[in-house]
Amino acid sequence: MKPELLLVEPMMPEIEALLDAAYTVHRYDGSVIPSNVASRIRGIATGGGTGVPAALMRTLSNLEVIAINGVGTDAVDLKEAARRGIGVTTTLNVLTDDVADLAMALMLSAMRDLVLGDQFVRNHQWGVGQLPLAHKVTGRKLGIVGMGQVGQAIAKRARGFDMPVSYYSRRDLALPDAPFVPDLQALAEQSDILVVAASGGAQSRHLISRDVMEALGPCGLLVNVSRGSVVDEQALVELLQQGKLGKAALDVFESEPRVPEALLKMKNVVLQPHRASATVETRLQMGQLVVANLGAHFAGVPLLTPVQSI
Ligand code: 8YV
Repeated sequence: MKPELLLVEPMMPEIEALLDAAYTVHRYDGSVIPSNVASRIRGIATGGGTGVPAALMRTLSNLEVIAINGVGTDAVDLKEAARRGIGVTTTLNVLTDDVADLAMALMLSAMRDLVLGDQFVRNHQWGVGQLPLAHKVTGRKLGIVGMGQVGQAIAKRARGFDMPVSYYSRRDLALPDAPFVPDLQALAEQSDILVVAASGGAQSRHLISRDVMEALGPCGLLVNVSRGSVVDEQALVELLQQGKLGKAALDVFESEPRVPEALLKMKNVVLQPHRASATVETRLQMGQLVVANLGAHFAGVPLLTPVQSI
């Protein structure tokens, strides 16, 4: 008999086909799972942002493994998983380049007003009206918050734009070409662009505070490709409205898919629907790793990319 699996967030059709071939897959729609089904579910596949709601995890009494189709673990209760002996895996290493690419795209898009330029052309304004000049990217001082794999991949790309890079992280990584700045506000103050690449979770909640954004200032750009929770979103909106923060380019939000109404109307903001890893190539690789991790678990061999238990 095939093991039973709960698919909490849809995946690519080719990946779902692989899951369907190996498991009896229940697709979660948010409603209560009948107890006779819940007790048969041994594995979960879910997204990084979606994770596993605590109440859902409680109902799955025989859960053995959670395979996250992403790198964020903030939406899964890792302590509870460890307590229950539930294995947790991520798609470590696979999506780093895509997230860094999107950070650069957001940076370029916001500084060079790409969205406004696109709308200008589409609205037949070219030759009629005037677009204000945009701002130069090359040579801008970049501050990176969170210097893990994604942060370092962003730094690598930024060097191609002659951007001096400094960073704030949990610890000094003694990198040869990027100074560590132990004071986040000081980093914001000295940066033209601040990119958030830190992990989400309680430890980083509202790390990008009102003070940090004020320090970035009226000419500064805030880019977020990590988790919405890392930024105090209400303060962000207010500072943008007041002109105390120059621009924002955001892939993630505090209560996805809800985006503050005020942001939708701002021209100095670029918005994306949590899409940093959403390329065909990467999602395929991520999905294959999810399938491989689940396969390893049910074959009784070590997980490929387990989350270290806490
Ligand atoms: C994905 C993510 O969008 O890696 C993560 O933690 O949030 C993103 O890469 C997500 O996992 C797919 O739902």
